[in-house]
Amino acid sequence: MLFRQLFDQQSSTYTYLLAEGEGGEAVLIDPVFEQAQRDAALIGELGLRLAWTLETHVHADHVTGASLLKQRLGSRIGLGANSGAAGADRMLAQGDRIAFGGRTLEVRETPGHTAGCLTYVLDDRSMAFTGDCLLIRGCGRTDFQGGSAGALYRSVQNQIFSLPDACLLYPGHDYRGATVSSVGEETRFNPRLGGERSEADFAGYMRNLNLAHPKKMEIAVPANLRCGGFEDGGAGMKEPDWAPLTLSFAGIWEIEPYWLEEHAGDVQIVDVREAEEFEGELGHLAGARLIPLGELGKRQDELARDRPIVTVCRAGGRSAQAAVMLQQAGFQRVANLAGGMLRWRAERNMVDGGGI
Ligand SMILES: N[C@@H](CCC(=O)N[C@@H](CS)C(=O)NCC(=O)O)C(=O)O
Ligand SMILES: [Fe+2]
Repeated sequence: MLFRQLFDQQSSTYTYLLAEGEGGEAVLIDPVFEQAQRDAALIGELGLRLAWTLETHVHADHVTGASLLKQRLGSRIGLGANSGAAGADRMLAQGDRIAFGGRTLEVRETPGHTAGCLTYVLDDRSMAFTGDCLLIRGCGRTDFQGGSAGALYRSVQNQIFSLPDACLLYPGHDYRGATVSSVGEETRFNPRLGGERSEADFAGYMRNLNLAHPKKMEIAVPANLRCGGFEDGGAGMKEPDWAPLTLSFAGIWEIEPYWLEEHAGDVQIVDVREAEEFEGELGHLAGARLIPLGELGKRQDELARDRPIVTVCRAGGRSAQAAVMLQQAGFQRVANLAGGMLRWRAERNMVDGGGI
């Protein structure tokens, strides 16, 4: 099975990608709105087909990417029947199974952090995705959205600690950088719920957490009650419209040689190789301006801000770095020539200079 753990730095949220089978049928657990392009890029690069996005709960701290991904990739949305949310394709309850590529995720209701929280358990019980019910050496707060310390305690003991000790636990967040735990580890070392802690001990602990409300709560909860969709149905992912670009998982917008060949006159072509490469055997694109990568920082002013920029190098690596630098410097329309001069020439496009 293919498995990836993805992270959103702003909300410290983990998103999980699972895929199996010849068609690469995939499931994404807890996608984040701002990361939908990243997720779509990875799914595209790995040749997967996104069948489902699954929510562990109605999040209070970030907006889900479920609706954006549905719009873009045709995935279906699953979330808890007790979540109070609308707009899902399937409302999930205890014992339901989500199938993908011959594998299944079993749904366990684990209320407490919110009333509609779910934990997803992989068919062979080797992994469970606990959302914010059980965190690594911690747990989700229980002070809003129908939260209940008693319910959370029972959810963890009955639905999660009953799994095999070796079962790996993947939480919805971690605020310290821990990535994975196991049932055996949490039953022994979770300071709130492990060892001999009773329900009363736990409730006392949770009453005294005194956490500030999540900063995005006023935006996130209403949006997530619509699965991250917009009231006007519109918006969608903000994609550059000046050329048919593709976003790589590395976060770089790339342009295909065929498009540049036809539209070279409409853009500024910046070649970031060294002078001897520019004049060397690969040649260079007609009209390209040579600014070696090491000089780009101090020579940005040579570039116009009102025309798109395409960065070029030998194989597409240095020019990707250049594209990122220019974006960070405030240039709005920047793309990297995919594959650089090597691919440009392999596809038999015209060059100035260069050998055979
Ligand atoms: N400072 C964060 C707070 C995040 C927060 O409250 N997270 C919830 C999960 S949605 C939680 O249960 N946190 C547990 C904790 O911080 O101990 C924000 O503003 O978003
Ligand atoms: Fe949460």
